[in-house]
Amino acid sequence: MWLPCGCTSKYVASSFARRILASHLHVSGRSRCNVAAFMPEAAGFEGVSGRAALRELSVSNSESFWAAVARHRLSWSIPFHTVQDCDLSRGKIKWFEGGKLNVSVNCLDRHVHTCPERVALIWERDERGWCCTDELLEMTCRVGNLLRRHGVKRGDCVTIYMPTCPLAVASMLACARIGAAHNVVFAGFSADALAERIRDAQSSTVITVNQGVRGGKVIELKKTVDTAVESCPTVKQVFVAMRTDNPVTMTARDIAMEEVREQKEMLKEDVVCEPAVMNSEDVLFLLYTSGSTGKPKGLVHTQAGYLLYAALTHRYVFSYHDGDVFGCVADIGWITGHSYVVYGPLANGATTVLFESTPIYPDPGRYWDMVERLKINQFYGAPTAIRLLLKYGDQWVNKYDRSTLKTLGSVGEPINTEAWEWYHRVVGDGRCPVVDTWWQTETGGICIAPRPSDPDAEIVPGMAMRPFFGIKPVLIDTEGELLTSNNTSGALCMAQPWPGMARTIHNNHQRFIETYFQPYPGYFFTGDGAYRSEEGYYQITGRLDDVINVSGHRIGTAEIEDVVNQCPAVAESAVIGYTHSIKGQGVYAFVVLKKGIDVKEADLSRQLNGMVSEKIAKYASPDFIQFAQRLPKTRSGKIMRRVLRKVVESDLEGLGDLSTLDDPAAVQEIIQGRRCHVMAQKR
Ligand code: 6R9
Repeated sequence: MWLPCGCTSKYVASSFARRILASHLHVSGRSRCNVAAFMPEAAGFEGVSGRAALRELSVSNSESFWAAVARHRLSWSIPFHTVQDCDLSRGKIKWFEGGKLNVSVNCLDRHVHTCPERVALIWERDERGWCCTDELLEMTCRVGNLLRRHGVKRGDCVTIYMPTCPLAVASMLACARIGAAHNVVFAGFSADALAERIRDAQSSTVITVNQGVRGGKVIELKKTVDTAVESCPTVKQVFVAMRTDNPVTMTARDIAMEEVREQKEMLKEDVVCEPAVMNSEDVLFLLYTSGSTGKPKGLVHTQAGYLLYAALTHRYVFSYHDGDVFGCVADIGWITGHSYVVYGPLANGATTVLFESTPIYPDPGRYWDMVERLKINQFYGAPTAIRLLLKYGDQWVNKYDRSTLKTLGSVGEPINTEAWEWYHRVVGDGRCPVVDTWWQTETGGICIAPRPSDPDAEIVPGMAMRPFFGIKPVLIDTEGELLTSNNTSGALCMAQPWPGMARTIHNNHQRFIETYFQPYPGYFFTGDGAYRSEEGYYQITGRLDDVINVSGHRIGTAEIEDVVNQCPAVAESAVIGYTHSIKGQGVYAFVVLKKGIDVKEADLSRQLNGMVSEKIAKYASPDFIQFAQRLPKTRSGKIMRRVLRKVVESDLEGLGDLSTLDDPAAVQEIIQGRRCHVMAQKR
């Protein structure tokens, strides 16, 4: 082994440079060659003869593994001196300290030099048809210079509220180039939700577009920003790009971004933008996600570790090879868009597809038409879309040539067996491995997925199955005991840090510790439950907290309740998730009105739905609202959501122990109300 085995905490990387080279020269033996062909770094690991052994080493000697991979796959201006300095019990996570690099250089410049002919981005616009961007570096530099000229400095946080388009990617990379952090807010979020995220991130700069276009509909993004910034005193400037030709009202705060292109004489100079030299642990971005309280968490990811992890998982989980066209259809507003539309593929020099539309616009053949036209090799999407398309029938898939496809991916929520099999059999013609990838905003990249494994290793439908390199999942029971046997279920935790994990919650490290590291001291708690099969494969069983997953989007039930409770007629509410055939989970709200309120339930339902859409986003709006006299509660006043869930799922046998309830009659009322509700729906 070229790194000392006994070195468990810190080492000086630069002193190993020559030894890496030497060890490459001594590689011999067939299986060594195979594993080295699979992962060149593996040539340096003594005794690693196959993929299983390589995985084993990545966990048992994770420092050596990550050091080798980081040296090999990232371009550093100064090499790191310490591989990792982590203490999970304190929520302390640091990787590659001492190292300096620039993420945009790693994603753009180095590939422009090595494979200048390769297209970085293909933009599949909402309007069918696409546009290629082979000037991503130039665009990034121009935006970087523009931001710098307007006073954006290293360490500032820029909020990006844009649809999935090249300028949005260039804006993210421009922030990375000049050392600012970005905070991308999904362009489906309302003005209130956007404002809350801008304020929490303390952004003084926002980048947006005049209007968005999705599914043929125009969305007034600039107007939403205008409303949002009214309650954001920190915002000094809003850059506005033109996605459509329609002019929008500009205020003194607004700066038309297209000027970047029109000022021709600036063009020459501005295509060069000096990259900031960043420390490995400087902030790369914040991304807000829902937790079990009403307040979203701004998870913080840093430079080197995040980029490395996104790149490595992109390369190995999807079996990406040079020259492939990678099609991840996620919006850039989610972590999947960050890691597998932008950073992972670009760090690997891939051609990445930006998908701006919806799976059924203008018809349910949209994805596969795109696969045919763009010759996509890896397709990565969400189960909710697969379930939706399955219902439209095979003809929409069969119409198009999908012979370029090599790997199919699924992310965001569990994929049921029927959807998995359809994806595999119909979309992939039974010849492409389907990788069900489990991960989170917090994990930065994929942690559990069927691949990489030996090419012919089995893949079980609907199971994420195998931990990635360097990932050590464990299951823990309610008493906090480690479950060591197979065929068992428990809280899914990670026993070891990895470079891609989030470093903190912006402005709230205490919440970071309490949420992820205190529930099971010494471990990172994912918030999910999992089952480990007889064979040792992992299957995710769902959230253990009050977070639900609607069409693959996380939303805290408390966030929705907060909004519903703001209605003057409402005394209290309880929101739960229930099984929904397309969305995975739907939103079901129980609402108790204040005494003496006399309104039509249908009117109030409409009002509440409108409020949730307006304050959070459309996807969070309840599918059902059931009005009730009271909610079942424990004697200490906690709403018994478990009971409500059982009622909604019509599992009255499974109501369980009701003896802790304050007044068991409340349950009967809820059951009765649910029956009336179902009957009303049928009518
Ligand atoms: C990447 C992403 C994370 C939560 C996660 C879990 C659920 C994601 C899944 C899955 C079952 C999968 N989840 N992938 N559940 N199987 N393959 O979705 O991040 O938005 O933070 O959501 O999504 O519950 O905890 P994020």
